[in-house]
Amino acid sequence: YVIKEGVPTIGYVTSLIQRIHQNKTIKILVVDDSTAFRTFVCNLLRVHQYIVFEACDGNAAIKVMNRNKDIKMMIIDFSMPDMNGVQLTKIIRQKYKKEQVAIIGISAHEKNILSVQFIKNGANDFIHKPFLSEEFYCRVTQNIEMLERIQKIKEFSNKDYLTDLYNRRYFFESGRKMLASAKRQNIPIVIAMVDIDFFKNVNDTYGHDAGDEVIKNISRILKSRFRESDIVCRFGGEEFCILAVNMDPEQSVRIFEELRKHIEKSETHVDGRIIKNTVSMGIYAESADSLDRMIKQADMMLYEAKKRGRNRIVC
Ligand code: GH3
Ligand code: MG
Ligand code: MG
Ligand code: MG
Repeated sequence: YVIKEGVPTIGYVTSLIQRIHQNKTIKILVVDDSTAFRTFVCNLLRVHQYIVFEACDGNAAIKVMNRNKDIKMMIIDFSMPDMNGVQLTKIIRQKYKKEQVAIIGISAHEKNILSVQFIKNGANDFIHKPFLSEEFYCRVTQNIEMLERIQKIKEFSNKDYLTDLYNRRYFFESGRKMLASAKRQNIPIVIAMVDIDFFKNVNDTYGHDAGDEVIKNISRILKSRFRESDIVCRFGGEEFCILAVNMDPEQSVRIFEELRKHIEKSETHVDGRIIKNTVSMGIYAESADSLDRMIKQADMMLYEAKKRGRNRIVC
């Protein structure tokens, strides 16, 4: 790959190499009725290691999108039979947001009104034909990086910094949707409130940093015992909430009891010292009318578990 325009800085070349390395997992769909031009664009992308898909018209493009859920970018020509690029963009935008799939419109049309039409109908960017390959790469990279940045920000806003578990904000946002969908499909849903027993003693005896290590260790155990589709969240300081779908209510007692035993046996090692902890859990295995109601019920059970002596589950 030769850089034709201007002398690139070392920094530019280094970041370009890193970028190309990351591109190996990024899927891009090129939609153009001209085989020659489509092949040209696909080859440019392949040089930068992208995984490339092709479609010769709008309908074929929609099919490719439906079959491949993780296409990150579409490069769409304007003039195509049946459906033009702007119409296709409009259809794609009904299903995929701008931060899910970046669309770059492309056209050789003299009228510069086309770039406006593309962008007003949901395209992220526009490239005019003929173009320098460097401009093409700059725009593709810029748009891909924008998507990646949004993805990162989303992850940060959903996760708790100390434990990497989901945070309370995500729990309420996704939990409500999960409950609604479970009710619609008549799928069982179980909620568990988990609180570390006598945690103040850990802080008082070993210090706050050791306390943090205990929280991290228990979080790791919690996360390892549930599926991706469940929500394991740090609800507060040393309190966790788990929302599990499709868990048989009768088996849930056994599953949480095993979890309790596992935590009881586990150890947190800090500066050569071994800290052992137990947890109490409140479990509610009936789908209530609202998430808040389920939390309240599980909280009552947790309170009961603490009252009965801790290191136990109540459901
Ligand atoms: P119980 O068995 O009744 O739950 O007793 P407990 O001592 O665990 O009481 P409680 O649940 O009220 O304890 C909360 C304590 O957790 C108070 C607070 O100092 C500590 N804590 C909360 N967040 C953090 C944190 O992020 N790190 C550390 N190290 N401690 C925390
Ligand atoms: Mg065309
Ligand atoms: Mg506690
Ligand atoms: Mg607590």
